Amino acid sequence: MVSRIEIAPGVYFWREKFNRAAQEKLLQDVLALEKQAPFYRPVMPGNGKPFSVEETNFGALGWVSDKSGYRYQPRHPVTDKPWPAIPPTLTDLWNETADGPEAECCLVNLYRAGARMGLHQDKDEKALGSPVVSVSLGDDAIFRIGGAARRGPTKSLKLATGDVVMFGGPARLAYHGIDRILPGTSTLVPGGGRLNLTLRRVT
Ligand code: MD6
Ligand code: FE
Repeated sequence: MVSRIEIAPGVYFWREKFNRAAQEKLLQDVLALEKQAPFYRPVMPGNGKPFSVEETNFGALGWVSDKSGYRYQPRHPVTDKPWPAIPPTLTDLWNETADGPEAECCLVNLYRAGARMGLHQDKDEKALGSPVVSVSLGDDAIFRIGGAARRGPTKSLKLATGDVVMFGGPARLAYHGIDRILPGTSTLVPGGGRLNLTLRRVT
């Protein structure tokens, strides 16, 4: 049993909550589901600039971004097929950490070398009373967390494979992002890089 640390009010962290064997199992689940819902590269609303990360989703609703904006939708934007179900390892994690209604979305981010994610809030969900829970697999990442104001002070945290982060309560709308990936720090992901799996309640 890994104990949780509260990094800031409402921001919880579990170091290596998933051990190597559990990481490998989860990775196999993700790679199998990825055959049904392949990674694609979203673009920014407005300017259509491609993301540096590739994404897919599992669950009833997937988070997508295109020229018209950010939204949740029940189908993959490229294949037009429903997203595959969230794997049991992740619904178990959600049920253990987030109390409240079941998760509806698992957004999967794939970071190859050089990919990053700008400072953002997760605010496209109507269920802002439910937390967001995320699992990291593969290479280490430098995660930056601030407060609910974009310009406030931030803290940096290294996220390693198997780590879990939860944002809830006073931190549900905290700004956060990935400054960079440290390539070659893990052998888990074939071809190198990092996967992040983020669970949310949407409705
Ligand atoms: C990432 N994570 O770790 C991006 N959002 O690649 C997130 O954007 C995130 O880790 C909300 C809650 C936890 C997270
Ligand atoms: Fe986020």
